[in-house]
Amino acid sequence: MARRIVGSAAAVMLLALAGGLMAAGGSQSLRSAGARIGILAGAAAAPQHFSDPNYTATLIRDYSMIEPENQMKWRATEPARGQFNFRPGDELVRFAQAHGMKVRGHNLLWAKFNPAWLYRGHFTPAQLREIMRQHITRVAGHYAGRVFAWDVVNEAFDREGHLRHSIWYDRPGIGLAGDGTAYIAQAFRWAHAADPKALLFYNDFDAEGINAKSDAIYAMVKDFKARGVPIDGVGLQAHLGLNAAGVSQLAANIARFGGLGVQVQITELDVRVPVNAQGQLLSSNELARQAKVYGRVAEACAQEPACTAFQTWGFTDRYSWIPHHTHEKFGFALPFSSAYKPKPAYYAILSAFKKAERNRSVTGQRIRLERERLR
Ligand code: 9MR
Repeated sequence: MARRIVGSAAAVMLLALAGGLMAAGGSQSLRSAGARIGILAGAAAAPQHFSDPNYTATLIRDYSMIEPENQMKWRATEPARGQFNFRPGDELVRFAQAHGMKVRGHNLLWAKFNPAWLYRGHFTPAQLREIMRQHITRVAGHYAGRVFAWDVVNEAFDREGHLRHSIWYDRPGIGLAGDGTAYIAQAFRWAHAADPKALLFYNDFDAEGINAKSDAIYAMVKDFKARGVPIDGVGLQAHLGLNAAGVSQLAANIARFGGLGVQVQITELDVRVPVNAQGQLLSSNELARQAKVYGRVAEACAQEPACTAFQTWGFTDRYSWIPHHTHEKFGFALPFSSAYKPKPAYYAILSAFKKAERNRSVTGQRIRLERERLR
């Protein structure tokens, strides 16, 4: 009798433990639910937080892919001309490898957040062309075989779908000013030469819906595919708010890129929520509204075979660019609380992935396409 009681108490404890694990992601993690439908579950991460055991435990449990939030950007990798620093990026790669995660590289070329030496150098187009070639070659070459996909060019179009002015395009540019997307094509060619196996992406924000910007990206991808410029995918950042108008067209937008033979990855999803002067939520209803947006993005990605990754920009409200960037007017943008508790947004993603699991034909198509691409 006594033994039976001990036995059943142990069973109850086991059940409770299993329940606790499930609640915290455990056997139902984003990572495993994503894997079952052929989607990588990703998060932007930063090695300076690796000393926080809650941070690493959450990453390892719930994510199959990480991307350095800042460590592979130009300012980090080439702080002085011709002098490369791969230490922080390497640390992130080592962490990913130790835990069976893929690494998305971000990014090889951007108009913003470059080192001062680049802006102040008064380089000629010929010099800039050589600086750009060397940078892409060195960085993509260093990470060859360890970074499976690169954002080769980041945020080159404005909201009207025109090319933004930039040091690479026309100020002064690498000698291709006025030649439309030629400088972008050049970046992709150099990246491909440095790492022929990496998947090469163009990445931008506010292009989730069908609008002037996503139309311009679509036209560029179509042109690149027709001319054999090596492009494999489009990254849709998805920095969203509670209204997130473009999300209703997200599935259709992903489908049209799929029709061009490229994949789409959700690369930087976060959903900002307004906060009061004390930095608190206006009401708990906001988190339910936020979860709806997360769920809709996850559903759109899961239902389209071209969508191969679902990544958020960070994962815990403890570390997010949103409060600082919005002068503390918004916050709470990510799927885990600052205490690493899964929020309604987390469960919305999980349930969208599980719902998609029932639709095996989409998963089958996605996996088959992915294999063909990697061949
Ligand atoms: O979150 C990033 C922040 O910490 C950096 O200060 C900033 C500049 O490098 O970049 C932020 O990340 C951006 C990403 O690289 C590109 N898309 C927009 C992201 C948010 O600004």
